[in-house]
Amino acid sequence: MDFYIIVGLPAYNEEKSIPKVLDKLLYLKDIYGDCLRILVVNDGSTDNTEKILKEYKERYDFINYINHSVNQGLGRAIYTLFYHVSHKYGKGDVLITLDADNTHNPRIIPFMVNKLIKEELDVVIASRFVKGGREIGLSMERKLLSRGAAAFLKLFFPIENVHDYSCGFRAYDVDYLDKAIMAYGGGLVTSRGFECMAEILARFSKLGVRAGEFPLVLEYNLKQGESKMKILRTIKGYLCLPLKVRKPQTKRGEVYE
Ligand SMILES: Nc1nc2c(ncn2[C@@H]2O[C@H](COP(=O)(O)OP(=O)(O)O)[C@@H](O)[C@H]2O)c(=O)[nH]1
Ligand SMILES: [Mg+2]
Repeated sequence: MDFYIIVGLPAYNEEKSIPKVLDKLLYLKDIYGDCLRILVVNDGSTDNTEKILKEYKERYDFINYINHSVNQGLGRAIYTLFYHVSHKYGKGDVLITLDADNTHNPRIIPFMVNKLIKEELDVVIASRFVKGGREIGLSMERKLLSRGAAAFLKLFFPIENVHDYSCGFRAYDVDYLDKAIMAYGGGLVTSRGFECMAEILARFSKLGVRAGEFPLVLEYNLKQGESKMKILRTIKGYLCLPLKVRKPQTKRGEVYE
């Protein structure tokens, strides 16, 4: 294979789930061989997450992690991941992001990658809201939030073929990611919280993006411990996006095309 598959996971206090997720990801080595990289952004965890990551890194040369010394939030972790990947990898490479809480099944990764490449897309979203997608074990409150967010965001930032704006399980074309980072002069992910996932798509929509979705069965029944999402803060974050996200300007002050 002549491209890298980088699997990036934001993790904050995931000692119970991270070994399960990393174990589930290992099968990708058989498919992608030396082209596979797994990179965790450990965002100031205060539990054993770092210790576990250190053990995995020692055992597997394709697993690595970056530490934030103090917790900075999901948005900042994604920012770190994007900038690292954009710096180190390039054209033809694919970045997959997924939660480290064991609710996103890595079995669909090769299908997402194939779809991205075959259909020449910029991003493929693992989506709960397409045929074959669903949610197991999620509270009514959370179901309403993701559906409400999707309806609101679709109105302000429509993207063809996209229904799920908040799921963090995605495949990105690294070349497109590079261009988006440059277009926004570094400000592609400015949110600190969970609304960052929607912000990324909102900014993509202003640039023009070729997107697709692959059905996701969200296995929330496998989640151990509490969600780290702060619901009210996230809703506020979504509501601010239409004010915050504008089409980027080039250096000469033209609108970016
Ligand atoms: N880096 C970082 N990751 C976080 C933070 N809070 C949550 N996460 C990670 O973001 C992902 C989503 O959080 P999670 O609790 O699974 O949210 P939910 O599944 O939407 O309820 C998980 O991989 C978390 O470990 C944070 O403050 N920093
Ligand atoms: Mg999760």
